Amino acid sequence: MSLRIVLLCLLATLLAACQTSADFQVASEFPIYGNDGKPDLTVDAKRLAARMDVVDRYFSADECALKEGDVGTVGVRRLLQFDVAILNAGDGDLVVGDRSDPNNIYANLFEYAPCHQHFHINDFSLYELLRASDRSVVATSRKLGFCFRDNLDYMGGPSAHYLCTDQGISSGWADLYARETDGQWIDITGIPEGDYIVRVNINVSGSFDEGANRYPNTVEVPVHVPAPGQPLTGPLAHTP
Ligand SMILES: [Ca+2]
Repeated sequence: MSLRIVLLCLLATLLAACQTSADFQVASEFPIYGNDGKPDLTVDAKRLAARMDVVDRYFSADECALKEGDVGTVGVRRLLQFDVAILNAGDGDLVVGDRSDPNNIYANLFEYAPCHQHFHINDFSLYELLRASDRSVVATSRKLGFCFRDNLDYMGGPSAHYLCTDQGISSGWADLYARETDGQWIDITGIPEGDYIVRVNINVSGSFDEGANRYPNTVEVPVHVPAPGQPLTGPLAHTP
């Protein structure tokens, strides 16, 4: 193989990698704008769609997911699970801080999660499954608590290195909740086969000021739910 062909192959590989990354993120659709130094949060709908699958998972009585109400009963549940990446595309950081700080204005929103042994911000997000034909809600998650941190660089800017102990999301960064995380699902056990919509809502309690809030706090993606009891195959199938 000539050097030229090797270089062309290398270039093609790099372009393919770049395209995959671009297809996976919405960063170019939500440029950072002047928002009086405030955050503007939104959900990456491309990642939500690309990282959605269905699993059958057994839950025992001592699991955090059961104790925290992410599933209702012991036993096998069918879960529609997905990634939620919360992008901050305002020109200011989301600053939530440390619960132990006596001046923290969000102190009353923190709740200790004993299973996870750290503090969450209460009632930040809600996931819903809507029937596509009439948009009626057929299943919901509980309201989920989040621990805000910088773990995905969307815009190539600096990070203030927020963590669970000093929470926030830097401008241009995202906080990722991968589908493997407890609660990153809607329990679809017994839901009839058909076309549905997954709706993800963030900042549902309006606890955080997003200024002009140009970018949506609710995103929707379509999904086809397989028949209950049907073995899982195809693009949504996944073995946990
Ligand atoms: Ca927003």
